[in-house]
Amino acid sequence: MQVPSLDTATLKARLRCQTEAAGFTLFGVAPATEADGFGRFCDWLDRGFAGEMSYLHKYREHRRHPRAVVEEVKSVVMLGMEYGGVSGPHPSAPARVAAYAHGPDYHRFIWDRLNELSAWLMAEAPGSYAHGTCDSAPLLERDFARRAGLGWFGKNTMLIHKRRGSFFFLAGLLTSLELPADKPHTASHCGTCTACLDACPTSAFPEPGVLDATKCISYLTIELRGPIPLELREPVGHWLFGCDVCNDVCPWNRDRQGADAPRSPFPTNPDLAALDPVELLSLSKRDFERRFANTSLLRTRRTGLLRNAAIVLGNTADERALPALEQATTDADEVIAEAARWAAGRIRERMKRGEPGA
Ligand code: B12
Ligand code: SF4
Ligand code: SF4
Repeated sequence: MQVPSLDTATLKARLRCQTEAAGFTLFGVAPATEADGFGRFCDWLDRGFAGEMSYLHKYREHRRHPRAVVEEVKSVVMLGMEYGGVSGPHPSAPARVAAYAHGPDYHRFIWDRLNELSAWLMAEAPGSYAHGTCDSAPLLERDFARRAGLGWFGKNTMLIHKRRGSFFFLAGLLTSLELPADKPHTASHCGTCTACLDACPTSAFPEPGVLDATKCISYLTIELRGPIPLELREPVGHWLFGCDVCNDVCPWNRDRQGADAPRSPFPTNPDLAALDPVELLSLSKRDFERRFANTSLLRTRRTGLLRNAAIVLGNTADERALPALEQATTDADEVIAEAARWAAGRIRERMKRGEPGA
């Protein structure tokens, strides 16, 4: 919608200041037309790469156009909020949690800010409508972020910004206002680099820029509800929740420290970066829910996190984990009990052969 006598260029500049004050270091506006990557998204679903993430199939058609989210939408304001990243725990930590999960659940954190921004925008342009989303609506966020000029699709499928790298969350503000659009990001800056493709522990990229989520450690440790396929357990290595390998190795993330370090209000909780998998195995459902309330780790439920803890321990040869694993083999939850049996068996085999763990 066009509010009479509204200077949209000035409004856009003022909105940008508001978003910066709210902690979003990346900002761009895309016109609300059909998503450029919708066809790619459908191919990806048809190749079975979404695994058990049934919501992606269910709302497939909704992702074609942002009007499925907000009927009167004219512009999609795309925002990026940075989080820790390569400064996270050392790769040799006994159990690793992806950097994005070292703080509170980012959805809630960002939604609160989006609600304030939407309210601000609607007050500035009475009669207009705005709605914020961060994973909460069927919007191809990376697609609109590229179109809003925020960065390019890396070979690891991440949206990468030349100065800010890829350790940032994306969020969208869908508005009925026609704000001046930014230039889409058309170039790719990956060049001949293949570091992410080579480093992926589970070889989850069937081709550059396409991810088979069913092999991705992030999917296996967070989204998958049942047992992790046997052949993928060893490659999971020390990852207890999520995975950062294809981001960590990306040269565009390397130089983010120092002067250009992330400027983010997203808080981090060092306890979440240094979880002890042995201790996790003794958590009851209630302990689990209390300990991880308001964090991203709650998503796995007790089943997923304890399953992952057992697998991480199975990938070490630490015999000190055996008593906790043996106890977990009697867990009433068969997914946990089975993972514990697998892990205890592996530790014993390794001990017999005198081999070190992963
Ligand atoms: C499902 C999902 C996952 C799945 C699948 C990931 C994937 N690569 O598809 C799993 C569980 C594996 C996952 C993992 C992670 N995720 Co995730 N995930 C999502 C979610 C909810 C949907 C993504 C989706 O639709 N995937 C399907 C594929 C086909 O779409 P796509 O990757 O977005 O690719 C599009 C474009 O790249 C485009 N495209 C690519 N190349 C080209 C070329 C041309 C010519 C064109 C036209 C288009 C095009 O086409 C695709 C369709 O539009 C989004 C949030 C959202 N609503 O978008 C977050 C999101 C993508 N995830 C995010 C994050 C942070 C992660 C992890 C880093 C978390 C972690 N540390 O464990 C990992 C990274 C793994 C990786 N390399 O992608 C961020 C990414 C931010 C960024 N800078 O890119 C998002 C945006 C969430 C957020 N709001 O911040 N995730
Ligand atoms: S997040 Fe990890 S497992 Fe998933 S594609 Fe990247 S490197 Fe591979
Ligand atoms: S690691 Fe290399 S190929 Fe992969 S996304 Fe980064 S620059 Fe592109």
